[in-house]
Amino acid sequence: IPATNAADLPAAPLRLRHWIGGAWVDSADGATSERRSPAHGVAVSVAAKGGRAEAEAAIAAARNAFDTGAWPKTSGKERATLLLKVADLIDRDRAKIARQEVLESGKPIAQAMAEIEGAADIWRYAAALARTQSGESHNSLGPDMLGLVLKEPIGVVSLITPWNFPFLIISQKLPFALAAGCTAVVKPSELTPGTTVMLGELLEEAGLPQGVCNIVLGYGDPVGEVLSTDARVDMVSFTGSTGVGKRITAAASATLKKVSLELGGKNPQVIFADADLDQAADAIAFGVYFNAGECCNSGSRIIVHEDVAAELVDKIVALSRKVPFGDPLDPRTQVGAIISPEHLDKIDGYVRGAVAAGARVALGGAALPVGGLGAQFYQPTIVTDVRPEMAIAREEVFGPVLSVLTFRTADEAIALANDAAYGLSAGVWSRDVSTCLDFMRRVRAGTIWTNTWMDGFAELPFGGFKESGQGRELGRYGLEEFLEVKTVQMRIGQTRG
Ligand code: TXE
Repeated sequence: IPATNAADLPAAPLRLRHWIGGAWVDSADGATSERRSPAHGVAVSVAAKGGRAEAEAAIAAARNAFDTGAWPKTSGKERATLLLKVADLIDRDRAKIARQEVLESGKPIAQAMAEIEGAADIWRYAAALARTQSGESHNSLGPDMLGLVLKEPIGVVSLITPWNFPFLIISQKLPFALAAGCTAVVKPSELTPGTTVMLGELLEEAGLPQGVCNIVLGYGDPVGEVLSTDARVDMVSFTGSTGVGKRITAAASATLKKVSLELGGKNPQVIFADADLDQAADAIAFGVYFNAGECCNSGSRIIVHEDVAAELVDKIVALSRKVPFGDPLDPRTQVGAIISPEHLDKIDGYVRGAVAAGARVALGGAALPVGGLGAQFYQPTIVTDVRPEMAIAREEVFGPVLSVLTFRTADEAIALANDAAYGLSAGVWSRDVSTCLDFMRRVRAGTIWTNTWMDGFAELPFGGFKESGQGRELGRYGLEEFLEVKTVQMRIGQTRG
């Protein structure tokens, strides 16, 4: 796909400020950081670069809004009304938001549009949940005793998000926190701050009271660290790398904050010999190239029965050759640019390392300059003859790279599927329902896909086993994460004596 005409690229970068206590402000020291489009190389945003002072001011505003403000006291109906309004505003501005997401991340515009529309749907789902909060009553504790179990907002929450789905991931956290009655400080990735700021503007337009949501722009050090350590924060919800997830957990432990984590994955898909190979090849190609593989749910590790391995790989190679690849602003593009040159090198390093260890590249395997757009692209890549001990089979590559392993027996396949530090998602392809059920029960992962891959529903919880994280987003669980339980014991009738 050829390059967009330079005249269609932004003439000037978007100026982004922090949102603290209802005011849009620059950093006290005037520091900024510039983001260039990974696909086009032009400046697309210049963001205020926050320090300790901005992070602390935002926490103070959120604490004040929680302790004295009206938000935790609003009814579910009032919260739902606001969240629905935000969803409508997201729909209204979806083309503008999607374009900024493309410019900062390099993802294809069609996928960005789907992401923003999916996010609006999540805001609507969270609005419905805001009206369902209820606890328990216990009426059999004795003649003069009544017990109540109440759910209350946990308090001030820090929401720290990555660059791969900036708008979707904040929408998996913030509307649930607001539906619960919490107040928030949001820190988007320094690489993709633009659409989170746009969301803040929509929250302001929808009438969210000042200080209920605050946005601080900047890096993990110091902003993310302050948001994870400050005693005035009650909970941290983080999506990103497993390494940073561990750091946040350690930082938060000093004040025993609740920590909810959605981290990496090394998601296996097992293809049995009786599977519909055309259907599987189609879904595998989509699952590994979607968002250029920069996706925690990337189906990057296939484990295929040796009798059908060659046939399946041929089918995936044929499909991969046809994947429209290149300028992410073109609506036909399905694989766009890689987030940064450093990340491109990391992806390439995994492929080189696998080849050096004896694997074979069946397709792609190198960075690729796309007509006039520089070299921040990586070819759709298929690596075969991968052995379980290779880094490419164990670590998150986060690029458009598929690793192919083979198996002989079901036990061997399930052992290979479980042979990872991660446990985010896993898939099984077979026409035999018993084979699928056996897989579902024995594989340790937060989501099991059966004859499908990468569907997502606001109604269904999402999160990981093992080093893929803790806690859940979406579904009813997504609201529960932000609620605290209070037990009330009431003596009723005459007091003793
Ligand atoms: O993530 P980081 P990076 C994986 C993927 C990728 C790797 C590195 O494998 O290649 O992580 O990506 C903030 N305290 N995923 O380096 O650093 C940071 O500013 C508090 C999987 O970009 O984890 C950003 O806002 N916060 C993943 C956020 O953490 C800190 C999505 C994520 O950045 C911090 C992205 C600190 N000490 C990458 N240091 C997924 N689960 O989908 C950084 N941050």
